Amino acid sequence: MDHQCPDPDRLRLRQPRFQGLTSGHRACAGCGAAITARLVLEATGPDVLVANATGCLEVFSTPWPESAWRVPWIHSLFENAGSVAAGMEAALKAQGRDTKVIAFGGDGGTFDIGFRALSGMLERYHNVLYVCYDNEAYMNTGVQRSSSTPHAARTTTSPPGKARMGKRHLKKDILSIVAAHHIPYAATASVAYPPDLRKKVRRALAIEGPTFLHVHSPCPLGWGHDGALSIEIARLAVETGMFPLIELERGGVTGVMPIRNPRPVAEYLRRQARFRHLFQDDAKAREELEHLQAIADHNIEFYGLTGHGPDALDTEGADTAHRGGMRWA
Ligand SMILES: Cc1ncc(C[n+]2csc(CCOP(=O)(O)OP(=O)(O)O)c2C)c(N)n1
Ligand code: SF4
Repeated sequence: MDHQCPDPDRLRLRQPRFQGLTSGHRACAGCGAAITARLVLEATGPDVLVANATGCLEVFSTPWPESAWRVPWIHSLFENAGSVAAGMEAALKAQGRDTKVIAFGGDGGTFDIGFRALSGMLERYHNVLYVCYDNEAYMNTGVQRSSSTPHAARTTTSPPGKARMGKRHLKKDILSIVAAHHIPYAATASVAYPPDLRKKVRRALAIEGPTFLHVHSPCPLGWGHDGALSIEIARLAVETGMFPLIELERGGVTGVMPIRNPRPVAEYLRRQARFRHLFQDDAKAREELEHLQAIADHNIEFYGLTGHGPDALDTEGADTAHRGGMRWA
């Protein structure tokens, strides 16, 4: 019999993955934040310490005296996960240990109130992977808008009405701001593409220095969709160009997930109640829909998302296509 030597990479991928965030926590069904934390820890394995900013992830995973975490875990304040993670890393370094520190923060804790702490951590070059699970609002306190909330989305503090169609301002481009700190690696990822997300975590862990992962994480409660649709919706965000999957090394784009046949933005928006007002028969609603389509078109053009490599639609969880930069194992 022809006996071929098995590919060690394939064998490794068939091993049961480390479940660092166990079941039994109290997240809503279909919560993207929970999926993000689980996928990140599947890639890190058990030898990590976690700092977790106040927010849904912290609240649903650690109702006293229980915890769903199977790694050492510290609850920071809403505003200082970056500082706490930096301190943990400095303490480990002083002990001569190279265990990696991971910080988790929501978009409110990252883009807004925790940004100062994050910026300091990046600039001082701490050996920390910071993961922002982006559910695009302050969910834990009742769906208030953040600087990550997309333009025209409904939140409790950006209700659509006569004067405006939901949030007036644009979603902050956090990745560019993070990249401006000259850190070695920053990337976007999505819960809809687990192999890509895990690979990006492994890349970040292999680097000595600050790294940043921005993960699009649907929230059924705040976005107004059935929890069973979370992955489909996250996938549409990528396929429409609303949430491009890219990698940056020292500020330069080195990888993108191509989308050969971009889908219309309306397909992504119409599945979520937070954009329902954009589908009424109204000139202002049509104008805002066009505006959102223009944002997606800009992303596609700016990052050159069409025309390179396999289409994310055809390749379940396609990896980003590299355009130079470091050579990855
Ligand atoms: C200084 C401070 N201000 C406000 C709060 C109340 N608070 C706790 S969690 C939260 C929202 C967190 O939003 P985000 O970081 O996006 O995480 P999510 O809840 O969406 O997971 C707020 C406003 C707080 N804990 N500390
Ligand atoms: S409110 Fe949203 S982010 Fe919070 S647990 Fe529910 S689905 Fe997750």
